Amino acid sequence: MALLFKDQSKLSAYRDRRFPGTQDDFEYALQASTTVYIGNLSFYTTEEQVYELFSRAGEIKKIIMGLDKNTKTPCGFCFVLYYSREDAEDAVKYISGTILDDRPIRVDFDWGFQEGRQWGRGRSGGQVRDEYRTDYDPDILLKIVNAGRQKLDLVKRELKLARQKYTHKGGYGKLVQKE
Ligand code: GTA
Repeated sequence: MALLFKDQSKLSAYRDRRFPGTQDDFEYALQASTTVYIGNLSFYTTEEQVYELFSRAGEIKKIIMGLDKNTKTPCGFCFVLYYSREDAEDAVKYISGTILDDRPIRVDFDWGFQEGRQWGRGRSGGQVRDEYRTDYDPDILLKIVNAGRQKLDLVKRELKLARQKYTHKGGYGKLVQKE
């Protein structure tokens, strides 16, 4: 496959280790693709918000939210598929670095979406880079707090049900079913 331009080293610093082809194939795909990758998204940014911002660069064919492979919830990235190459280039040129939900987002050229690429590849289910992060990230902290709250709600519900069904008899520790 021939390269369209000689030096494409500036197109993207990212190399997908799962790309099924040679470095030349990868670079060719980066030049021809109408897909962009968005990184550093808030876990709480919705597809509608992404649509609203990215349709400023051109008509969008599809948006694919990146998901944690365990929880199936957004984990900070997505793919935007345009109809035209020019629109994808404009998204990289003009939207990268803008603030969305208080975070500077990163828009990168992408070689093209394929089924499976929507899942985080980190061991915990999210993105690999989140596992190396040493700084404080309010999004991740909020996710942990919310997960804790959900578990607490679950425990409270179980306790309430147990109280309706059982009663103490002969001191604590001995539970008997209510009649
Ligand atoms: N176009 O920048 C990108 C990009 N990123 C970061 C992810 N994707 C991207 N696409 C474009 N540009 O479909 C895509 C992936 C996949 C999806 C989720 O998003 O192609 P991921 O982020 O969970 O996993 O992908 P990915 O991309 O394979 O991880 P990454 O960041 O390249 O890391 C690869 C390896 O580098 C890791 O195995 C790790 O050993 C090492 N590494 C990564 N970050 C660090 C770090 N901070 N310190 C040390 N080592 C690190």
